[in-house]
Amino acid sequence: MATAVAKMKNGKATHNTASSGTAPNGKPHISSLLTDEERKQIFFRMLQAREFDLAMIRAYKQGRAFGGVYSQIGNEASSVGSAFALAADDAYFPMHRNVGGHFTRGQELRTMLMNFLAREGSMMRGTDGTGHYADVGKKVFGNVSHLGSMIPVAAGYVMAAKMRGENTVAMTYIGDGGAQTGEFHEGINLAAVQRLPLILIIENNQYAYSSPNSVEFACERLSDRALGYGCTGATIDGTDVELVYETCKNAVEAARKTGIPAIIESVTMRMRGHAEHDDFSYVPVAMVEEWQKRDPVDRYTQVMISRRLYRAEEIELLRKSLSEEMNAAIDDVVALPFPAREEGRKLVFVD
Ligand SMILES: Cc1ncc(C[n+]2csc(CCOP(=O)(O)OP(=O)(O)O)c2C)c(N)n1
Ligand SMILES: [Mg+2]
Repeated sequence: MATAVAKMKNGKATHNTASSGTAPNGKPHISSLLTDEERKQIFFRMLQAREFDLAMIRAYKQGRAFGGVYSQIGNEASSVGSAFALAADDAYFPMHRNVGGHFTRGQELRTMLMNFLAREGSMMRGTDGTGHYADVGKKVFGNVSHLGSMIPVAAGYVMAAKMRGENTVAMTYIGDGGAQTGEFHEGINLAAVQRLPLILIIENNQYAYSSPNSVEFACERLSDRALGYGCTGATIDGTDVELVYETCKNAVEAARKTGIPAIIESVTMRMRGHAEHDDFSYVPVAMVEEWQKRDPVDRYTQVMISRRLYRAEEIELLRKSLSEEMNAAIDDVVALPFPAREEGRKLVFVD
């Protein structure tokens, strides 16, 4: 996979084309920064994310989840590996395909489902069907729907932290489509000029709704932009969780030290439609089949087995019990009431 990496020199970001991709033989990267116990934690979060999506898709097909069910299948390594690189005090600004990151930040399953299924008493008071919530205690600041708009907000968060004398890093995400908005430019430029430790992960999953990369941007790699902004940059295989973790961990600690932001393009594939209402018939079948071979959960399953951290049967049992837990939690939450109709008005108008 083509890779561009920008490095630090004399306190300035410089750019070169050193490789930091998965080995040419396709073998997953094994990071010297991780213990086996941490590997198991990462794997568990990836499985949680996958089973959450599968359960939500089932619920959608049963007519029990409505609105958009935006799966992140194919994005588990990118989402979990990056979030795992943050310290608990760092701030996390996820996008709509970062369920794995919510879990990695310690978000409770029931809390998530209450929000995703729009029940009374949920963090968004029943007005949301996805992850547009903020949980200040966990430092999770969910996205607003306007693509690009969270980048300046995350930059502003670290600017405030810096003014208070705190050494906080913020991590935020944008898709290949959202990376073409004006706010992408304004947000990352502000962070670079003000020396704000912001890690901006571009999750390039090949499509923005039905638009392929070819009609979105003309540069070779989205991380090539790092040079123009004065950031560090890298393009990595986003299906390789330890590569994602190590790249992000190094970027987080470098940004904490220097205040220079990073742009990391994590290359993945959106393995389903934009949301469940979209049959994604515009994606070539051969392309999906090719990416299926690099399924991030399957890849890390192989690492777990080859390092003897789990046996295949144990992984099967773990997945089964997570699936049952997800289905049971959905059953519990769908039995709860929706908010009263008047509540909606109260959140929009002030008397
Ligand atoms: C500024 C803006 N334009 C359009 C939309 C509608 N919209 C929501 S998601 C989406 C596709 C986003 O694609 P991408 O950024 O690649 O993220 P992905 O869904 O592929 O993860 C679009 C066009 C929006 N929410 N905000
Ligand atoms: Mg996309």
